[in-house]
Amino acid sequence: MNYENIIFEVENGVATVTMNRPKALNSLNIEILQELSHAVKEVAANDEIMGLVITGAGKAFVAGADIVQMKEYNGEQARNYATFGQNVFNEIETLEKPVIAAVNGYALGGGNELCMACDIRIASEKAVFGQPEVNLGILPFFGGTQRLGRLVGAGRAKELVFTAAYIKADEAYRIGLANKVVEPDALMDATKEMMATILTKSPIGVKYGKVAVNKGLDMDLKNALELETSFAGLCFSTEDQKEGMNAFVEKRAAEFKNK
Ligand code: CO8
Repeated sequence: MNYENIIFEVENGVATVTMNRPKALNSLNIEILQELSHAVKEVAANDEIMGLVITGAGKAFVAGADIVQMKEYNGEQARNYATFGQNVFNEIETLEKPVIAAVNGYALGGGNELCMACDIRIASEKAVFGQPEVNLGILPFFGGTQRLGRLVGAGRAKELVFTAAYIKADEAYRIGLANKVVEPDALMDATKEMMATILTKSPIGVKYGKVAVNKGLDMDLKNALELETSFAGLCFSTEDQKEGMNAFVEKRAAEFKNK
């Protein structure tokens, strides 16, 4: 696919998607969401790509859904758009590879919802987070009403959704929305460094860890623990489990093969 609204690059087994409509602050129209979805599928299908980074060009990560495109929508079009955006973000959340959002600037509305669908958020000191939808007569509906509460708790989620407050990176870090805050110039290096650390680990352990955390959040504890147990059994049937434990005993670094 020829991408026009995103930049898709692969380096050292890590794909980077740069949301690239800087004149509209990378806001999410249908075209950019379609391209993002295509890129995520490309990452899923390519065994050489082990992780994904999502960031934004210019001063925004993503400043929300494209208000110009959606302002004349009727209820049915809005529902279709919400479902479409939610499906794209679900593709990111269920990608069986680690996904890090490098939040370079505004992450508002659908932009905050996009970064919350990623596994980890590293924020530039210039990042600004918020769910300003109530300013527009709507509620967050690319998953924000659900993922925000799961990340920061219902009380803080409601405060952000009800007040439309914009919060800076340090506050996002304080409430658990951002995993880490770094100087703007250090954002991509810090992101790559964290991804590189993850990629030295067992891909199977990372994959099952991601699925177990994500699915477990939607299950009761008993069933979630059973899911965890079943993944433990699966791990012990892999070469990587043997390699990891043998390497520990032999006091050497493990060489994982994702098998
Ligand atoms: N949609 C469309 N265009 C946008 C958006 C947006 N979300 N955000 C910014 N732009 C455009 C501006 O219109 C402007 O265009 P132009 O130069 O043609 O006038 C350009 O980007 C630059 O923006 P500003 O001049 O406003 O830049 P500032 O630095 O002055 O301000 C802000 C930056 C504070 C980020 C400001 O642009 C802003 O408030 N943007 C809107 C933020 C917002 O409300 N986002 C939430 C959108 S709703 C949403 O995401 C809901 C998700 C679920 C949707 C489901 C739909 C059915």
